[in-house]
Amino acid sequence: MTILETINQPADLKTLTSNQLEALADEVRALVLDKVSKVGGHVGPNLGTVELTIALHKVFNSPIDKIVWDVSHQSYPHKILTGRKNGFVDGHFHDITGYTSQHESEHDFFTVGHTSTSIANAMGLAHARDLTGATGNVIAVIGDGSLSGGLAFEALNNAGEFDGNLIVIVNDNEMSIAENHGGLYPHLAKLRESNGTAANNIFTSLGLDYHYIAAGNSIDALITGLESVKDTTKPVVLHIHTEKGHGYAPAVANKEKFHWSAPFELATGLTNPGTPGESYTEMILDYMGEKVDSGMPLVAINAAIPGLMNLKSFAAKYPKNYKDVGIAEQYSITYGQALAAGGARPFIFHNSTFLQRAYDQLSHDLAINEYPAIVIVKGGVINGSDKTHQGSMAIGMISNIPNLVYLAPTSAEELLAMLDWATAQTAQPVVIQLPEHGVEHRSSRLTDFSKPVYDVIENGADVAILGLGGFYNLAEKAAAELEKSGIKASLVNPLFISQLDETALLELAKTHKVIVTLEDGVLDGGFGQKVAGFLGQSDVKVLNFGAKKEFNDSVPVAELYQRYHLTPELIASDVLESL
Ligand SMILES: Cc1ncc(C[n+]2csc(CCOP(=O)(O)OP(=O)(O)O)c2C)c(N)n1
Repeated sequence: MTILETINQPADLKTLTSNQLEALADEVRALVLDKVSKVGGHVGPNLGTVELTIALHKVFNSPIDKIVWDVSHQSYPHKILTGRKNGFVDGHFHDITGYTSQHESEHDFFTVGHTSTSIANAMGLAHARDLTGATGNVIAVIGDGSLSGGLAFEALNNAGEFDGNLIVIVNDNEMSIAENHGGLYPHLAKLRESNGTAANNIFTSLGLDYHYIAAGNSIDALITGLESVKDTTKPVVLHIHTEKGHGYAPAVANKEKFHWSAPFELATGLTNPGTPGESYTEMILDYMGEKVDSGMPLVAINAAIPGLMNLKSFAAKYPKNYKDVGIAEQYSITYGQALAAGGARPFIFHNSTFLQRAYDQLSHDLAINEYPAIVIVKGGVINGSDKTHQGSMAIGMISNIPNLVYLAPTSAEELLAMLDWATAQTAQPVVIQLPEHGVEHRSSRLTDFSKPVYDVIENGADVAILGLGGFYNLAEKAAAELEKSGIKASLVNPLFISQLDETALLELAKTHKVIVTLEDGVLDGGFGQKVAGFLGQSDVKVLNFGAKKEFNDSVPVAELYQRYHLTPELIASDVLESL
């Protein structure tokens, strides 16, 4: 019998000896590796926290003592030890989510997947505990990378004046997804090098107590350290030095690749290289390279996800024109638009879900000031990801901010035409939402995007389909489906997400019975509703297709497309019904 077979709840590991706990760590690590190698997932973050998780559950009494994981991408060992090991058995991999969830276990308190929230969440729990007369330790576990997010600093600053029990474990593995950036990191290095005794200490300066554990992958050392801070009556930081990917050589050797990995061969760590082909990413990288070569003071900015757009290859060639700002989405926008104010040409790259962090900066800084920064949004689509990583809210979020020219190319040629226009003008900030359904080629009839002009690609009758960005392709397929019923639909490529081409819309309304809008995102406050609102006075019917305003948790995209009628057949049948 393995040790893990005897562990169904954290209480089951309380009586294990030091040797048994070490053996348990090996079993937990093997189980994590088995699952992530088969279905993909976060590898290095989980392998690095196996010992910490075991020590936490040995020393503390979860769920009375509350462990709050930052991002919670490192919570797989915690799930294994808190009654969810079945989710790591083939056939049940998808029974559990990839992050913590209070709906999944009494040992989880929050559904999170974005970084830097744990200290604020722990502060709230700790304050509530004291107000309600409850007991127990509250423990936040935050990575060194996640400390670069402003929210983490805001929470530490508040913790500095908190008078009660709060334990902040800084899990320092010297890595974010990629390398860390910012002045905090040489500082953490000095703390590590001095075994926690360096005179300058950001945590004590903010008013928290501080302890350091060098051997962050030693269960014994961790138990000793955790016992020393257990039941503290004031906020304390326990800074531990761990190794990302610990115990699996390929993940230790290539920490960035194994932060999150698609399925891989366990023996070698090799992943399927995929089929090389055209990509919008490479086109943008080439475009930026040409601009830098021709003397443009361009800066490619990203917030700790260089892999999103393969920006490291650009950085290697143009180090002065590249900036990873750490997990600082807010800063990236304010700083980027100020670069534009100063005459530089920023290209700010964001993943839709993380850009949510920077809503005020998009509005208050970028849009109000109108400097010509360019924001490139990836992942702004209906996706099958976890609840915390839905990309489908980009359109509603960005399209309702004034002053932003928010563009949706449908092809490589349009993307390049938009970039040409955006970099040549200095009047406005521009946001470009990348289409995500493979590279398309369609010549760009527009070269000036300063005023909204729709591209009417096919002239038909009765039905006009407006396929926005990556969904233009779906519009073509829906039109082909309608043709089977004898209807030749007009096809329109709107190009503009937030501004309406009112002339084109009024003309379409005069000449068609039904206008169909297709968008790869939540309908509420989105593109189609703007069209419907504008045409409310006219006789034409407007049918909006897109996602419902709801959080989905790892629902396959195909299922979502069925639910939202985003297939050519379902669109055609809805249109036929409305005629
Ligand atoms: C707001 C936000 N921005 C970006 C990300 C993507 N992301 C996930 S984990 C991570 C790095 C976290 O580094 P660290 O806290 O050191 O944890 P580690 O993975 O090294 O254990 C990033 C940038 C995110 N989840 N949330």
